[in-house]
Amino acid sequence: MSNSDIEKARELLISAKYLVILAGAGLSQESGIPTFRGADGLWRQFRAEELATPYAFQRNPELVWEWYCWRRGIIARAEPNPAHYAIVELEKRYEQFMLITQNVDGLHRKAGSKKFIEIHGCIWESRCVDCHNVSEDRETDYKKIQPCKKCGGRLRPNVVWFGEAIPDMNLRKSIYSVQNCDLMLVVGTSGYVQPAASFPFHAKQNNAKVIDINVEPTPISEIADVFLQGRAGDILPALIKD
Ligand code: BV8
Ligand code: ZN
Repeated sequence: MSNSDIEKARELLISAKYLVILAGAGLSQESGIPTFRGADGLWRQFRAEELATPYAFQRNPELVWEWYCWRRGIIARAEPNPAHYAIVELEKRYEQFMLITQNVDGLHRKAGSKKFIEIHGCIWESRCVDCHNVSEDRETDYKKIQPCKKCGGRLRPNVVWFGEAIPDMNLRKSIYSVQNCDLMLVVGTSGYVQPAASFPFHAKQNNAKVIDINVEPTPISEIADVFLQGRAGDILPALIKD
């Protein structure tokens, strides 16, 4: 990554009117939260495609809750990193702004982001499988997961599993911002999980510019106007400094 790439990205940020940020697990990696497919891959140990599904929960709810409570334990000790705070600063600079995060860790909320869509849900919420009531749930011991306070039904993590549809309002709001932005900043995603992975391609089709920040090239880097190879916690603060 050259200084001219950083300068080009800074110019795109200065001239943009409607900024959309697409965040992935790489953004939380520097907060100590394992990514899904990296060397410290969360999934290497647990093969999340087998656990983050409605079928796995139906078959073995205790195992799925054990996995989520294990992750809650790691996330509970995590703090937002400079990349999260740089995104909070960027939100203040644009009238038209949306953060679409694939991360379920809640670190954007903790950092102070206000305008965001948690497209895959939030690990700190549980939803009743019977009455669909959503409640905040900070429990990290799977043996203490309670039944629904409203109807006594079984609770599940309020996240979007593989094979489940993205909640309609979140999908609509995401697509609206992807279609109307003039700049998309993609940070720390492998571009593997759909439909989020297609957003940068749609933005490009609508003549938006795309900046991709990642420690390694991905299919998104190929179509980006600027690819900044490096850690989000180093690059994002450099992009926003006056
Ligand atoms: C759906 C919540 C349809 C749970 C997650 C085509 C079209 C539509 C669907 C599909 C399709 N093809 C396949 C599908 C099905 C599926 C899918 O995409 N499968 C994958 C395995 C191919 N998609 C779905 O099922 C989605 N639903 O499409 O519904 C539908 C319609 C109607 C009715 C029924 C169904 C729902 C997908 C949601 C899955 N849930 N999370 C949980 O967390 O437990 S996804 C999970 O992956 C996380 O949310 C994570 O954020 C997300 C994406 O991964 P990344 O964020 O990219 O993380 P990853 O580890 O992969 O990469 C990290 C990157 O960071 C790396 O590139 C690394 O280099 C970089 N990095 C590391 N450190 C740093 C860094 N970069 C910068 N700085 C650093 N320091
Ligand atoms: Zn209930």
